[in-house]
Amino acid sequence: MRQWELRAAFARSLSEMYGTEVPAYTTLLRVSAEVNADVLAKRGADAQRLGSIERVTAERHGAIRVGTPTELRQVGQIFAGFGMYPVGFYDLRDASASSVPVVSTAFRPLDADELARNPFRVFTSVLVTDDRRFFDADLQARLETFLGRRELFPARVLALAARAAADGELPDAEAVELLEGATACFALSQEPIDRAWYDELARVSAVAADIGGVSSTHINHLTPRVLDIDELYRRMSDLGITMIDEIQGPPAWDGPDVLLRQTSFRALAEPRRFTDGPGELRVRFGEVEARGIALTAAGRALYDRLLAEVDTRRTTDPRPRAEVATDVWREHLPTTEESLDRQGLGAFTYRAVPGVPRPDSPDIQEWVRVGAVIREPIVYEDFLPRSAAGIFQSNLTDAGTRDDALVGAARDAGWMSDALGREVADPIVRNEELTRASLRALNLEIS
Ligand code: OOG
Ligand code: NI
Repeated sequence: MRQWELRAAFARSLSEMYGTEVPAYTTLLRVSAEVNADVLAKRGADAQRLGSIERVTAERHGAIRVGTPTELRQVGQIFAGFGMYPVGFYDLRDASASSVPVVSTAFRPLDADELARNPFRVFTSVLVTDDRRFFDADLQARLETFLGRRELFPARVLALAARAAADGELPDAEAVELLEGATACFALSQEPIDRAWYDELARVSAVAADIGGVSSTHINHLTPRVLDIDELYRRMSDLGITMIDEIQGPPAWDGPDVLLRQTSFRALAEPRRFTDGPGELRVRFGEVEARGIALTAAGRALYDRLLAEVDTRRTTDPRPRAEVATDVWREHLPTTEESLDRQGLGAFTYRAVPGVPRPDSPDIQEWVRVGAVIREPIVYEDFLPRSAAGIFQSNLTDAGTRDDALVGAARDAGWMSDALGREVADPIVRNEELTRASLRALNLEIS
């Protein structure tokens, strides 16, 4: 099997497992497929502007959480076997008011053709055990001892993944073995949980307990992609499924979809074994997302300013966040793809139209205007820290505890790259490269 086939099979395999473990996820998949079919019927080809219906239908992201740099490096090796590489650095400690002591990256394919074949990605968080705002020295020591004793990823799975990464494919028998082995690494464990230890960590942070209070990791959600997330939210609510209060990310509005909008249903109580008898935990949920056009560095800076503007207005404007945000959007964001591009806010590539003469002007916008090239949006393939914090937060039953008077541990993309032993790519730089490559192919360079 080639790497992309392995990746597609891995996404399917995790999805099947998660469907049997979390039945509401199966409902979410069904409703997502229905919404997508309806949007396709209504909007036709336009519905596929940001990805073919085949890609969108198969598209999933998952999320996992690990405890140590070693575990992070190992999981990076497994994902590399499936052609998934770390992109983006997200610091959830500061993006969230409650206690979320992790930093994250996402593993995904890098190249456009690999993304088109199967864009499976996994949002991956690692605990920051030395951050004094959350863990005192004694708890840190006991936590690291606990984590140091467990083994999340069997040597055989790591070896098969390394081979798939090196060869770009695996013989069928090994492929099946890797798929089964890797899927099993992310299943919910039946190992009994030490209740006192779990609760001690949960007092600091439910996320810390979910990571460091148990002997394995697990997929904690899987996310299909929909073409109309507002409609999906309505239909799920009508089915009696409790959704979180808000859709995270940009608001609904009449202009182009940018970045990423996400929402989720709340974590469900699941039976779990404890050392002192049966119990239940709420850690796993379902999420859904709608993807839009990627933004340039300038566009992203504007997005961050607009989020802050919404916060400021809400101190005096009592309306729901979504309504305030829609107003802010209408005031500040251009309403067409063309103006997003002209103002340097959206990320695009350009494709030559054979037979149409090119103007003398070196201005790409002029080429687009006369039809000599076609402008194509780059889809946003990544995540948003504030949205991620919102998704985390809405699934915590309490805020945990943190002491912001103490100094946090330093973490950044460089730290993450060192821990992984591979470079964490910057999504904005990636997209700039795509844009430039398309201009080069037209014999134009960005000034
Ligand atoms: C990850 C939450 C973030 C997203 O889509 O932004 C996330 C987690 O709960 O571990 O998955
Ligand atoms: Ni997610």
